[in-house]
Amino acid sequence: MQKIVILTGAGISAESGLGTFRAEGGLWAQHRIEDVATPEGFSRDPKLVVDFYNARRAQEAEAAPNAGHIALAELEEAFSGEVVVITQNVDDLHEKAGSKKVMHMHGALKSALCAACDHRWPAPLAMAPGDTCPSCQAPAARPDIVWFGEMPYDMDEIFDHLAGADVFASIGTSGNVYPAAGFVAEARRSGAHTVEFNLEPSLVGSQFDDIRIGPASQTLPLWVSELLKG
Ligand code: BV8
Repeated sequence: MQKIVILTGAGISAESGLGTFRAEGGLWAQHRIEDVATPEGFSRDPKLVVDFYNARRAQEAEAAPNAGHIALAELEEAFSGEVVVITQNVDDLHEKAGSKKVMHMHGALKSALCAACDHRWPAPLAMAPGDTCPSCQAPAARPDIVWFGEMPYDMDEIFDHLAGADVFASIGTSGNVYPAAGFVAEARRSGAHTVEFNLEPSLVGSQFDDIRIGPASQTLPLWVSELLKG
């Protein structure tokens, strides 16, 4: 076993106090996806969208990684082979836990993007509609987040990692959103052993060889100690 590829979703950050999307009272219960997570919504009402991500950035600043994030960072540190974390999450809790190889396929709250010249820079805690780009001076700043209908980041590199995976683990994701929900099928195609971590089987749960039910802060430290015991 030389390569472990890990996909994470909102469930791994739930125990750090960051609401998931589909849970009772979750993010999508309070906001319509169309309004806050689509390019159309942004052009329709940029203030609503910028305020939505300012609120999440403020939450992120208060949040700390939990034992689930920490277990993955320890695995990366101790494992003789390669560990890659592909996250759908826009929070920085994997990095705060010490993970080095983290790919934010849906963007990051910590980053701002110029819609005119594609320049990226560290996002201020509170962005404002029409903020100017420090590179081209256009008033075209937006949260560096992949919205619905937009192409996720680093897809070619992600498919390369999936093609080379010996183990594919999916943690705290409901399997509703594509292309992420299709990764297990990709990993299976390249012969990887696949394992899901969730409170309940996800929409693609039947595609996994193994499933570990329970809070990630409890199931992940157990799994990592098993792997490292080898
Ligand atoms: C694209 C950033 C072209 C914003 C996000 C195929 C079929 C159907 C539809 C499509 C399709 N292909 C494309 C689509 C359209 C669309 C899509 O999937 N729509 C869905 C709604 C049907 N996809 C897109 O538009 C994507 N772009 O396809 O471009 C393309 C085509 C081909 C190849 C490449 C590109 C872009 C999607 C990205 C949108 N942006 N996030 C933001 O964060 O505000 S998506 C956002 O929602 C998250 O990033 C995440 O991806 C998703 C939320 O899902 P989860 O993270 O899984 O969270 P959820 O709340 O649903 O579930 C939490 C889970 O955790 C639960 O299962 C729960 O039981 C579990 N849990 C809770 N607590 C714990 C726990 N588990 C363990 N421990 C706990 N303590």
